[in-house]
Amino acid sequence: MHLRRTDRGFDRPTPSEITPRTVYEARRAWLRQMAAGAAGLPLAAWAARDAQAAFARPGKLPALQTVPSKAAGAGTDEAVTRYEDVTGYNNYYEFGLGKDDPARNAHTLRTSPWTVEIDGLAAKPGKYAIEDLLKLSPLEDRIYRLRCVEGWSMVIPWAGYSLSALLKRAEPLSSAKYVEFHTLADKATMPYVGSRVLEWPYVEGLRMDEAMHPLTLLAFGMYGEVLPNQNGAPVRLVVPWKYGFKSAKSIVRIRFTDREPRTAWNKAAPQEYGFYSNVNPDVDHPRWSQATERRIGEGGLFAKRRKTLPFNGYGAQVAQLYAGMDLRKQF
Ligand SMILES: Nc1nc2c(c(=O)[nH]1)N[C@H]1C(S)=C(S)[C@@H](COP(=O)(O)O)O[C@H]1N2
Ligand SMILES: [Mo]
Repeated sequence: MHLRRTDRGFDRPTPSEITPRTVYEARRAWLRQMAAGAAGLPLAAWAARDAQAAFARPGKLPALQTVPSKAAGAGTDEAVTRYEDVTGYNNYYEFGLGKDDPARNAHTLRTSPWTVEIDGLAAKPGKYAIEDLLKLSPLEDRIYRLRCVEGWSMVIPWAGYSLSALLKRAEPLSSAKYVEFHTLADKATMPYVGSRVLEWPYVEGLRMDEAMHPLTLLAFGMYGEVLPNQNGAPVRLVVPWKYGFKSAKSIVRIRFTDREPRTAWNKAAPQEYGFYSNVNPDVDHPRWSQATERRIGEGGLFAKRRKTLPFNGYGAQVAQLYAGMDLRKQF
């Protein structure tokens, strides 16, 4: 995310495109070593391991048992982004503003014990221990693109299930029109919580029909492993047709509401980050074009930028959710 220089004392973070190449390459080299055993193995090899240990041994990345997804749009022929890129180039502002800060700092995140509360306008609100949440529905393999508003994208094999499986259990009332997501804000373990760069906790939201859409994923893993902390362990959202910032990491609370949620980025810069935040090549960010993107891992600075697709390529599945809306005004 890019910030303006403000009178609040925060400088604009280094844009991804001009991260010093030497720093980035050095970082990649050691991540490659770290990930060597894990990322190279086929998913099946990981699936054979003990899934029970998933949350019992923090720090390790044992397998998650997954089934193929039947959801339309859950697969892709595009090349999967390298594991070390996906885990070494992140936005997770609670752990710093630089792309390599989360990988360096997020080891302090305590993902066990972890509880997700689901409340608000629902007949059956509740609290789920992460171990129970994990077992609520079979975990599916889904390969989604993730496109950041900053103009880069990745292709990531996630493990999770449709958020709708959880939402339905809570039996939302007919008055519930939106779903709000609250993420962990723990000053003791997250160095940037308390900074004035955003309002904490990081809050995101979806309209009810967006939240119930089968492609909206509650993700627990990626590359057949438990989510690394920097990617939002132990549970995060992935909304593949929206800019990455809608995909809240390390969720602790899900709330049904009748009002459009005020999201962290919308509060920070309402003229730049609207509630809907659908990937839209025709609606420029006020300070840069959204027509193209750089696929992370594709040949560095000289790689040809790709054309950004409407709804990040998921239009066939989701465009009808926005029929009749003016997406230039409701961006
Ligand atoms: N809690 C929290 N969730 C967050 C963010 C954040 O700063 N804090 N950044 C968002 C942004 S801007 C992006 S692009 C994605 C990045 O996800 P990734 O690091 O797994 O690629 O996470 C999103 N979820
Ligand atoms: Mo982002």
